[in-house]
Amino acid sequence: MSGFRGELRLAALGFAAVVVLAAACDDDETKEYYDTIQDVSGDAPGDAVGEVPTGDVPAEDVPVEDVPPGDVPVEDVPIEELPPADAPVEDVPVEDLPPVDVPVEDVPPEDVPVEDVPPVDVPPDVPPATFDLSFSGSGFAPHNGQTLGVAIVSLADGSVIATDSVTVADGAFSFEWLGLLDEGASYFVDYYADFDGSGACDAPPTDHVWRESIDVVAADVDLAVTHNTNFAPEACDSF
Ligand SMILES: [Ca+2]
Repeated sequence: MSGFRGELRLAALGFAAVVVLAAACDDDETKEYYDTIQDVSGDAPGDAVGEVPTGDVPAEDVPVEDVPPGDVPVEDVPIEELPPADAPVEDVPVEDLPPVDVPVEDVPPEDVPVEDVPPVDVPPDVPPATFDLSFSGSGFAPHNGQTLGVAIVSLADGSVIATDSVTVADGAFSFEWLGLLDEGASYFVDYYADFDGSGACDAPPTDHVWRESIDVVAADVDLAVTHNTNFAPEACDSF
């Protein structure tokens, strides 16, 4: 409000000065200038100076520097300020680059310090358990003085893992092997009485030939047999 009053005061002073000049100079040029000033004020000659019309000032008369700033639409940004579409990557500011989605599976795992890796329980290299085999016979009086041969056969591969022989005495014989049998394994015990004294295993009735089985071994085995006539000719294959 005070600014407007100031303008009125200046206008009044200006008008007074014109009136004074007009009174002092009565030539035509001064009169024409006086009329021009009156037209600009919007007043008819003789009107009160203070009645300067008010109202909306046309937009085109507002100085550009007085236009309030505001959000400038994107389409109004001068093209020369935008990087060209084919600009080299190194010329595009980093903040203007779109984020790149990296698949989770492609992210390398972080290095885990060795001291943080939990130890893995490794079972000790324990050899399989072995067991003893005792093999004995009774009632073999018919073979007293004859050689009795024995062969231990692994059923895993048919191999003979031990052989031995004794002379039957008092109708009995016995063998013993320490740690011969593996835990969980199975075996044949093939044996014969060299009835003909050839020094070799001959199929019955030349020799008496037998076969016993040892199932899955889980402990020491004590195999005791009694003389019988359930011969097993195939047992000679083990000698
Ligand atoms: Ca024989």
